[in-house]
Amino acid sequence: MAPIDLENLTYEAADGVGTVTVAREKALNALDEKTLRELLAVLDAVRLDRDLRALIVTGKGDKAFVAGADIAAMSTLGPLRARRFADLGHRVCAGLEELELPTIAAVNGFALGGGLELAMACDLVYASDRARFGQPEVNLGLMPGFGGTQRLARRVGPMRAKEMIFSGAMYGAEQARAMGLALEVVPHGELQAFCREKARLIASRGPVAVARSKRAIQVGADESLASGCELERESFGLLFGTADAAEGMRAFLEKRAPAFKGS
Ligand code: DAK
Repeated sequence: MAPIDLENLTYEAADGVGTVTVAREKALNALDEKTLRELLAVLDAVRLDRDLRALIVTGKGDKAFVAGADIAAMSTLGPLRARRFADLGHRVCAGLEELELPTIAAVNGFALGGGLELAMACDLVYASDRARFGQPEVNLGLMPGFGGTQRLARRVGPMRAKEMIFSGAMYGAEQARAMGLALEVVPHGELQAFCREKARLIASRGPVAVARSKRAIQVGADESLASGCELERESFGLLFGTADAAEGMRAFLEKRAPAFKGS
């Protein structure tokens, strides 16, 4: 991947796994406009990188994943600029969902407001035992602005989403796991290695098959069962035209590990 100029993020890739880290530690990795634009640039580059198989999203330091949209920056916005700011956040979240490769949120601390919205746009969420989750926008007289009302209600159900959003309360990692916001809770110091391990495992599988599965689950969630199943059938058939499916089945029959190429 060609180097991109980044100030508020770091990006690195190894063994087919990219890691983007929001790095504004002094503001608990809060998302301002520049950070959102840098995230969009990273997503563009990731989309074009044929060697990547999974992307991890995390926050710098021990305290925060992302503590929300940047309140200081937001406090100066009028309605039109606020609308454009919300558009940017929506584009980042939709961009993560639309990536073909799977994404993992490594929630290493506060995931609040826009931070929780960012995590929910990832395919898999793993939390450190120090993570705290919430949509505290109402404490500021605001409401979720990057898709939180929709994604949270789909993740945890409308009633729990209403409780979280109306109260602005924070929830611990175990509570978040119990309500389906995180898949597993991991000791804080082990989180990044744990997520890299999950990402490497996924990276070793057939990339086109993983991508088509992601698309079928994603699109199917907003469709009827019948049209979701139709999409699955189409994708299943399509895989039989790929070199990877031929290689995967041949490798099984020859009792060896497959060498997938993503084609
Ligand atoms: N923005 C900017 N700075 C933040 C921040 C944030 N979201 N969160 C923390 N910081 C800064 C603090 O101001 C402080 O800076 P200094 O005073 O050191 O300069 C530094 O990070 C450390 O924070 P604390 O000193 O407060 O640390 P504590 O451990 O005491 O508390 C905390 C941690 C996470 C509980 C607390 O910082 C906190 O409550 N932070 C705010 C969390 C929050 O409310 N997040 C939601 C933000 S609102 C929309 C678009 C988007 C949105 C809404 C609408 N439209 C355009 C319609 C999204 C909104 C949000 O995400």
